[in-house]
Amino acid sequence: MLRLPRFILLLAFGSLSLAACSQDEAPSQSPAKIEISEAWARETPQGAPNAALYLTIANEGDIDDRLLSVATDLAAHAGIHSTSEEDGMMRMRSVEALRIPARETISLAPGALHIMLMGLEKPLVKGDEISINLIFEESGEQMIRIPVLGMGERP
Ligand SMILES: [Cu+2]
Repeated sequence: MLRLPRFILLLAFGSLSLAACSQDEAPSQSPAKIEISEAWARETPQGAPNAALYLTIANEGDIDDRLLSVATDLAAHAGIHSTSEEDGMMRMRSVEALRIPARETISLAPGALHIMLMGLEKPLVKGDEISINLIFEESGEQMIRIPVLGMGERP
């Protein structure tokens, strides 16, 4: 009498894991597919240590992706920043990894999320085109070209 409940439990468990398996094998999900658009930067004054880059990241796949890091030889460091207002002051914070949910679009724009170049090798000059590499967890590395706009300009 004591063994019966355990046997039933095992049976139930076995069919549960079978169900999970067949769901995993469903071929309906497309992988994360990242499209970058509307990338731009603003020229920097001579001697300015940092620059902000803006762009739109769309995930056209069915699986979430994450922007893990930014690689460039334009500056000593590059990273993702968020901006928020605290006690009337705009503050930037480092974002460890930026989630790009499936079928969603994330905009990096002035006063909000941006990519920050810290320790610029040389100023960004209006009319130049710079390039950086974005490294995504699911979809890998993507090189993007970014036009440099003039002071006060927006695309
Ligand atoms: Cu910043």
